[in-house]
Amino acid sequence: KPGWWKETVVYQIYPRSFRDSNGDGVGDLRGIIAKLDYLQDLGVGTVWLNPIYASPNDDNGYDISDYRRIMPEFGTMQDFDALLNGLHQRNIKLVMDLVVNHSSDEHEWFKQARSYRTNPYRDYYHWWPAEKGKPTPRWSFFDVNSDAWKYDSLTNSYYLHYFSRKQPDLNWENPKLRQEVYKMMRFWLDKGIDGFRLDAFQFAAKDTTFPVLPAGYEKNIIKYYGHGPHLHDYLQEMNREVLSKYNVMTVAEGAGSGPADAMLFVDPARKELNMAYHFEGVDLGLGPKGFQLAEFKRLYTRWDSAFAQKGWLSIFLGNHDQPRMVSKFGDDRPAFRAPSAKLLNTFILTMRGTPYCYNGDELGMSNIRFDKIEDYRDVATRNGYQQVKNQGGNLSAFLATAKRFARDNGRTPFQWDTTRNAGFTTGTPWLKINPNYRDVNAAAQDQDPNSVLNHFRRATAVRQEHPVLVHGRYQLLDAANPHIYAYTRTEGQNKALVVLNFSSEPRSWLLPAGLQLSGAPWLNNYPTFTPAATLALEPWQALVLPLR
Ligand code: TEU
Ligand code: CA
Repeated sequence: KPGWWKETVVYQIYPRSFRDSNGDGVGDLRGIIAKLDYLQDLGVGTVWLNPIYASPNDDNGYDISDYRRIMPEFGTMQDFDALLNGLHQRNIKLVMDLVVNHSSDEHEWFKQARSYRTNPYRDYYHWWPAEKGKPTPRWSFFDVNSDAWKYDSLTNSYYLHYFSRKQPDLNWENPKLRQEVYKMMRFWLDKGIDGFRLDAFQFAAKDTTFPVLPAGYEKNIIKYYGHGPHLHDYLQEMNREVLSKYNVMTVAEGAGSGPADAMLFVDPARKELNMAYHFEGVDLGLGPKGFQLAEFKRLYTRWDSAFAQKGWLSIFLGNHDQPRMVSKFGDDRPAFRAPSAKLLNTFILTMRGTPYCYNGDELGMSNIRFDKIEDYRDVATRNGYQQVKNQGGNLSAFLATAKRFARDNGRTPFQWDTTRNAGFTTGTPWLKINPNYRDVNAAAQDQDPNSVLNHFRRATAVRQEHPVLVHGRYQLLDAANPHIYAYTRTEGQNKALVVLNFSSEPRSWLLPAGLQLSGAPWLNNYPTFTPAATLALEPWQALVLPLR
């Protein structure tokens, strides 16, 4: 069915941390296969897998050394085929990560490219010959020195890497590179996968004259580092040559600097991608003021109205690059962890746009909050720490920030049950397991009708039953209220009201004039509900109510 990607619920699996089948401490494809029934019971329609390709794992698979092979730690191509088959048998689609802003420095292309200047693969990457002097400065997200140019003595040149030095950027201006990528995409699509998530693609198109950047450029890094003049030509070419031949979904990670930029990726008339995700929502929690609900509401409302007529968004509050959503947007203290996690899942599953649910968030998994740098595995955190150390900076301030925001907070192994290592592995887990697994785990929540997990299952079912929650017009109510996020969804005669108490205190909320409740709640994260002109809301109560 064309447009199926609007109605699906995407569940993101971080394979390294999902389930280890062979005791080496690393999650793998057989581990996912063992949990297919769990996925089916979640009621999700699509699984998005973080990269599972061959990789030296400098950045956990985002540094790919062979795009057509499975990372041996994760399994074999046979395992992959079995996984794809098992998902399809359960009517679940599979979306893969497409990481083509950069490859690994151990990819054959890069090995060739760096070997001598006239090598046919040289132009697959960006080089700056040292006889031209130092390259114009470019900053790297992950490098210890923050320098995106790495000197390579073999050819007396620098190569560009926006991410780690083991992730050299590919040169999209080279049509040969583009054709190689398209061929590789066809390889996976012909196996029957159902789409791609385009990693960091906005950075793929660069101004390759590498001009000196104006002062203050850091405030708009996407514009100056990515979003090059040919970005949309590449996407239209990719669509024409590959995507248009398959009934698949595509989503861009990052979409420029605001709704107008994002629309360029997903306006159906332009024939590029289906949807994009912006980071404004998840970045909000990072500001000095922390999380402000009124701003959060304004932001989501602004994005919704920009896409009211055409285009499509994705809705998410967590992923493998973020701390846990319940720790950032909810309240992960024991008394409020479950209700606030349920509320956040209710939000994701009742907004207009395709919901992306990150594995573990259906249980309300929370930040681990490491004390020591040795506990971290993420290249971003480790190199960031090393840099502060080299500069004689404030290491305890760095660690305090990492505790709240480091990516490893969202990457700790999945908590299956109360057995050793939370049932994730019989060996030593690659990253420490959150000790709260004794209370927070799938097995216990499966048995408890009031668990976060069972609320999540009800929420996916409700979205499935009520298309108004997928397609209906969104309208914000009571915009200025600093504690309550309330909105309606309307499609023809069908109308629903969503009321979310984003606070750890009871609140009352006056139903706006003209709204008439009609029957029992579709969703409620507390056992009781009394219809009244003024609703009495428990801490973090989340209600989805049918309206007349
Ligand atoms: O993330 C891209 C990424 O890091 C952006 O979020 C970037 O930091 C942001 O746009 C800056 O404003 C993807 C993956 O999700 C991540 O795990 C990888 O580490 C990264 O690409 C490199 O492949
Ligand atoms: Ca394993």
